[in-house]
Amino acid sequence: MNFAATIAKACPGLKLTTEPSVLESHGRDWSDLEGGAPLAVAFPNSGEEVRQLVLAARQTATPLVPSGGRTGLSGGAVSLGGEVVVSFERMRRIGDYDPVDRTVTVEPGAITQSVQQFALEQGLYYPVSFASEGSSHIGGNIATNAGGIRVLRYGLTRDRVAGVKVVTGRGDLLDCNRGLVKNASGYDLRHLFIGSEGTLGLVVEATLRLVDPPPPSRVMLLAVQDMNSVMNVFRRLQSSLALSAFEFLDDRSMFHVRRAYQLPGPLEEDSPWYVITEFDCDGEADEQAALACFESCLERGWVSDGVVSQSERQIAELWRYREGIAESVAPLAPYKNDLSVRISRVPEFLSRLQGLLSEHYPAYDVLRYGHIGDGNIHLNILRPEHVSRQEFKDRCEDISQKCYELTAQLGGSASAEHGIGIIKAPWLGTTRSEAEIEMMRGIKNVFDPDGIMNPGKIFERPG
Ligand code: 2HG
Ligand code: ZN
Repeated sequence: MNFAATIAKACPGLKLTTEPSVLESHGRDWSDLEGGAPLAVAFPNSGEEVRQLVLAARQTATPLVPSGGRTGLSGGAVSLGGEVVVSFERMRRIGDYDPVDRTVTVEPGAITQSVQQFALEQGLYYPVSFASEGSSHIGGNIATNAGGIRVLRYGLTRDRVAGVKVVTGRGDLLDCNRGLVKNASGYDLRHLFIGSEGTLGLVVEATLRLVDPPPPSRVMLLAVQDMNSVMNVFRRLQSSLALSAFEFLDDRSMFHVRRAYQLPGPLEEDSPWYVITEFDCDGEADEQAALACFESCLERGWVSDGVVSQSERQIAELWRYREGIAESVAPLAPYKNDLSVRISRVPEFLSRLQGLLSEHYPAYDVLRYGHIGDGNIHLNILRPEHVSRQEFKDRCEDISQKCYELTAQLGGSASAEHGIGIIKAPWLGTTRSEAEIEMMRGIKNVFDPDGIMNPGKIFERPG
């Protein structure tokens, strides 16, 4: 029996489609990677239906690709051809809020922004936040350990997951950690699934820990003269203000975001670098502290100008310069790197990266921006019109190799928050050792002995 017949027998109510437009839309993600058409797209409505899907996939040797909001940038949700895509669009429930535990239990298809909204309605806060939060799913956030702009204060998705139910590639349902704060009973399997990009199992429910809402805040946008000054400003601000975000962007990022959204310049003059930072500001003492920081950065020559938000509306306007960057260049299909090093190594990393970029990319339009306060730098390289797609890709891959070697020398990671997916799989070994990769493969084999869970992701396919 083939997959469709097997699942129809095991689970007659399950929605499965082979409609070409759905195969097309659900076989890709925001990475624009060309994969291959999936066999079908399944829309389970419960954990039990997901389990039946995995069992049918095992029985018929059919690979599965989990699919959330498809906002990933590394091809983790792209079909390579012939898989069944498992979409969580019908598993969106947000329920079981517990005010004592301060947790909410959600299905994997819950949209990140809806969870944030739900938390606010309870007088609490779900702090994982990033530009695609209006489309991305919690299941996908867990699969990639999503980060974003508030990692500096609240950590990553991993730090919010108090429990997770998963169906493994063997078809077992595991209920990991059950919302416990303390649990010293052996291996914490929950953390293996977080960041595993659907290669071990499928998340069917998650219990998320909420936090107190932050106090009122302000956003400051600063014009900074060079990369070293960016880090000096970070140190100075961090010592006096309660920062909840510290981001940077270069002049090319500012150019593209302004052009795409017809935004006015935020300051009188353009600058090579900009910092956008958000800090708690609950009264005059905090305002004075922020002003003093700004003035001391000015005096030291790290900053040449700046603006502080005066209203909620201005907070949103200032964030637009940072949050709009990726989308502003999306139509140009940039080549992307998502690198990280320890925060203390950021200055050295940035200056050596700068050397590499000027040596190898002098003719390319390169956007540098990211979550500098947590050591995460994004590079978006744009293809000049006269360079063919293939030549551009080859050249970017050559230079990527050098960027990864540098990242490895400084003990960093080839993917900070976007995941390895298909796109970064050839470089997994640049920042993970052979012994680590062997262990990872061993773990995969335990949870997914038939290799049906999102094959070709994280680990390159042989051949
Ligand atoms: C961001 O920080 C996102 O804006 C996207 O992680 C970064 O597209 C990118 O390179
Ligand atoms: Zn990012």
